[in-house]
Amino acid sequence: SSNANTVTLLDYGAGNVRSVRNAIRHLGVNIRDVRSPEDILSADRLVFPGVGAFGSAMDVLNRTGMADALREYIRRDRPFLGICLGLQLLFDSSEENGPGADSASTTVVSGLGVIPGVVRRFDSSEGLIVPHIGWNALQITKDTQLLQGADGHHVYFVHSYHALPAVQFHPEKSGATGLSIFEKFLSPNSSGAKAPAHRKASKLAKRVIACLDVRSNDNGDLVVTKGDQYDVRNLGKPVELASQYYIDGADEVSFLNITGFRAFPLGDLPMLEVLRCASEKVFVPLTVGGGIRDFTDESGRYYSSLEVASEYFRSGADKISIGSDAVFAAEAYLQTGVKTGKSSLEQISRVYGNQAVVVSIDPRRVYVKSPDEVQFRTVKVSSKGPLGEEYAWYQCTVSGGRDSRPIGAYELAKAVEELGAGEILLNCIDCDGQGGGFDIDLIKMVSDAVTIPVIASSGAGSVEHFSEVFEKTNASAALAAGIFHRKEVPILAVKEHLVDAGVEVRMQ
Ligand code: 1PR
Repeated sequence: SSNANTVTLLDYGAGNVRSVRNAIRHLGVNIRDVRSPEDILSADRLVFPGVGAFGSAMDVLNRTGMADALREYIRRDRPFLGICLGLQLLFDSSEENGPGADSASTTVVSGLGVIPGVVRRFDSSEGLIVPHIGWNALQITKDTQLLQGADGHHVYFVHSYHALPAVQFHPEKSGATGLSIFEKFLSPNSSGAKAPAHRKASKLAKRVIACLDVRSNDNGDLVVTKGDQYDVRNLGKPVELASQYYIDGADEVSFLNITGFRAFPLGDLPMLEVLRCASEKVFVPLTVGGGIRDFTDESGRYYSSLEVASEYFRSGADKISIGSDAVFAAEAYLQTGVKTGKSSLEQISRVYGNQAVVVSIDPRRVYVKSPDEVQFRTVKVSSKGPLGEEYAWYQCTVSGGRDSRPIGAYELAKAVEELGAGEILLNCIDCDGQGGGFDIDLIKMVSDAVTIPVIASSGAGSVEHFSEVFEKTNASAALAAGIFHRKEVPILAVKEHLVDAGVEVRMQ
């Protein structure tokens, strides 16, 4: 077992560990997979990645005898890196019940009991946005070799439950800082530590996200395309662009397969290949959306949306994004008041966690003279409509803006939050590709209404539009496509402007 260049990986089979595998390989270290409890005991160094839910992870560990082996390995004081859930499992118990559990229930599930204490859910009634998704600066209070040089650097967190010590964040998704921390665990004698950054009080950083709208061309290749109020034209190669955005400092990269609502996504092998290649080069979170729904193919075989999503996760996605299907699920829920548990949104978030499920909203502005004209939540608009209207509601659409639905963005956001969405990607068809700025009225209305993070999207044309959206709304992130594709505004310029405006962001 004593191959210095090999690390043992505990992949208990319930989630996406492709990001961790890619990061380890990127650092030139080989992976040995745990197949039996003995593999744990004979490990030189062990990484336990943080994916899945507490309850189901403990089930597997207990059933396979790995729980006892892990306790023994840690008792022997062997090198162990528990990432996120891999850390939380060391505690006595957790409030996270795992698949099938009602999030309101307070039953706790027993953990490995190595560290005394309970893993608790963040309380959104205290004004917190939950899940906690994004980049926080490390404040290192105790000297450890592992975190040396990382003080003050931003690393990527994604969790709804928290325990106190150690690597709650994801080094494999924390850019160069994360890779350098990982390297210190994998190869303890390596140098490569960075100079400590200046220490200052840190909040959750606002995220800048680069989005690639992709579609298949006539040869079946995926091309990046960018529209103007959802009319599209072509722009470049997805993997190349995604890795360039990572290098340029994007905090996340999103792929939206904008023709996904037409074709069956598992038939869409190029998209899976794009994800595999991109996730080898992009060490920040990757989101993929388009066409996630239940589907029956020509031969009559039925695929659940969960299978479709699982394939995306296996290929390297950290989050999936649901558009049209979430609108139908929300409409049904609002009509009946019943959560069936069967919608794609509910199924995927139950198995992969809320934090892995984004709902993408594609609304269009509808002006009205008075709020009484419609049953949907309206806003008093900052600039009046063509007939002098002072109010508007935002009507949701499906199929890439083709069909309008009888539900507003506000109502949809509230409903999908209850159904298990972990984040909202809030587009606006009126602003898409216009470069005139984000729809502040819409984004303020929705980000004030929910406790999950809201990503502002559509309309960014200059660096000032980013500071404006963060100053005037509760958005946690801002996404742009056109200005980054056309290289009109570099990502770094956006970040530097935000720093000048007093908005905390991750700088590399
Ligand atoms: O309904 O689950 O199959 O998902 C389809 C997904 O594809 C949705 O997320 C939907 O937003 C997206 N989509 C569908 N058709 C289009 C289109 O353009 N014809 N793109 C489309 C949506 C909006 C953003 C865009 C921002 C920022 N594009 O993704 O990137 O508006 O643009 P900007 O910075 O250039 O203004 P499903």
